[in-house]
Amino acid sequence: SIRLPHWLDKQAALNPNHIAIEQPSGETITFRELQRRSQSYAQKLASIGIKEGNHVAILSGNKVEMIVTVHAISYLGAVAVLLNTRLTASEIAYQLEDADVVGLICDPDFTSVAMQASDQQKFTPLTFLELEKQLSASVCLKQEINLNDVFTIMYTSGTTGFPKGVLHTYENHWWSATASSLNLGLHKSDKWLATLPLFHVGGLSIALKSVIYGMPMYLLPRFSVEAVHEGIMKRGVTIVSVVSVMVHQLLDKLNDSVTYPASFRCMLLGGGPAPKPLLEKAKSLAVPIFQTYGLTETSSQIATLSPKDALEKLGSAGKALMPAQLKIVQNGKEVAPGEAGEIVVKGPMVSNGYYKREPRQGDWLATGDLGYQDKDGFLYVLDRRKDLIVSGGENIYPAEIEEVLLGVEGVKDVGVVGKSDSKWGQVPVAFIVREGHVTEGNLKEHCLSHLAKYKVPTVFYFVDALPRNASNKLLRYKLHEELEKQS
Ligand code: S0N
Ligand code: AMP
Ligand code: MG
Ligand code: MG
Ligand code: MG
Repeated sequence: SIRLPHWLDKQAALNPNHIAIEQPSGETITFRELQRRSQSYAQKLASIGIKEGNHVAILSGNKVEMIVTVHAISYLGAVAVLLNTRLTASEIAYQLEDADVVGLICDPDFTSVAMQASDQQKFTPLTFLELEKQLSASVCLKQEINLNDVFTIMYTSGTTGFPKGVLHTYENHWWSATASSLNLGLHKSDKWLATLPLFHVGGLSIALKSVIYGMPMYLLPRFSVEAVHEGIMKRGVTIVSVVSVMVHQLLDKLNDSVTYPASFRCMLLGGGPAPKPLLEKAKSLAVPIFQTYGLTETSSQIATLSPKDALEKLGSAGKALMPAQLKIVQNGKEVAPGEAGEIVVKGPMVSNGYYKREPRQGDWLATGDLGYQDKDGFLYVLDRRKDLIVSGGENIYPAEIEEVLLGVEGVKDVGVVGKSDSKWGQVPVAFIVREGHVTEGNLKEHCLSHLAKYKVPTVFYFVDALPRNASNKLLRYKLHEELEKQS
């Protein structure tokens, strides 16, 4: 297996005084400083008993301390489990249990949910400050990265509704960063804005690119349209990663007299479908949008439209990046250009599988998404993987919500589907069959205590029966037809 010098040590040696992280306050951190703080955190993690191979969870908003913790975990050869801050304590508890987590480091903003979620665990969560107050153990820190080792775990739901931990190796992240730069190029002046949450791979990949490229990242604590706009207009940001709902808001701030500086070269748009009118509006405002296709399982982008094709192939997610492969398959066979089928991908950025689940057979990952390639080989994504609802870049699986709703006394049957929404793209709505006294209020309340808010159905339709076939399978398309009739 291939070993590299630890990438943060290497960057700190090559460019000690270059800026690694810049914040809106103007505060900056150099690579040497990032290395020093990460190594210090590693020694403190070691003193609370964290060892090589251990799974350590992080629950945090976009903060420097979060990035420091991620690197600290790698200096110990441990694995970072990145938790979504929008989840409820019960959803987080499931991930802590499933991932065999032995420690949890949190942002003070999330202490209460962290405490609740780890109630049944042997450890007590520590905030960044509490970690900083620990003693420093004199342990050997990793000087090399073994590319085969797992570095991060991120949960994504399977179609059964049970979230599974995607395993990312150093190799996956390395190739993701490399493949991105082989397509977008790497400019001396690059500064990549991170407003996507770092607990998803689209956000984390920016922090890793910063270290691998020796490039400053511009870190926002959360999404704010003003802060992103300001970053692009006045702070020298050259690239930003976004989801559609962010683009809508950003474009509203532009007009004939307000345009982005020419140095701003890429708005990387991923995480879900991009509406054609939005892309057209961006084109008319000369905003350099590059559509990308990727999954948590592909460690971020696997296909991206390149700058030279951006105008001609509007609506396409481009071609598989060097050195990835992509094909469209139907009934086990690759189809001809123009024909739709399942998107199947392969490449060194593709995860080998999920924690504690059966490994995938073969190198090709069947994404479940539907698409086609045009005669020039450009990918067009037609539909999401089965039943998946994407709301503002967050994934929602109907089965997970249906299970929660079936737990409400008096609910006999449930069907959840996505309804199109002008702001979020899609939102979940529920069809409910009652067998007792159940109100919309009961249902909402129960959902809010079990599910992240973005998963809570925005409408509950009470019906007499759900459309099911002879083998009792829910016919979701009939629910979609029902919704269309109503709008
Ligand atoms: C869009 C975001 C920023 C919205 O959050 P915001 O504005 O901060 O909302 P809050 O102030 O927290 O809450 C206000 C109300 O809105 C509700 N809400 C928040 N988010 C959602 C949502 N997604 N859907 C529905 N409702 C939402 C709150 O509940 C609150 O409600 P009320 O007022 O009733 O209390 C935020 O959602 C966000 O950050 N979304 C993006 C998440 C993300 O990162 N998705 C991508 C995941 N996929 C990947 O990482 C793989 C693809 C990838 O790598 C990639 C993706 C994009 C670009 C590039 C790449 C790449 O390949 O590099
Ligand atoms: P996640 O693992 O949360 O990043 O979700 C990945 C899913 O988002 C994919 O399986 C697709 O269903 C959807 N998705 C990602 N990129 C695109 C795109 N360019 N167009 C349409 N859907 C997309
Ligand atoms: Mg356990
Ligand atoms: Mg907000
Ligand atoms: Mg997801």
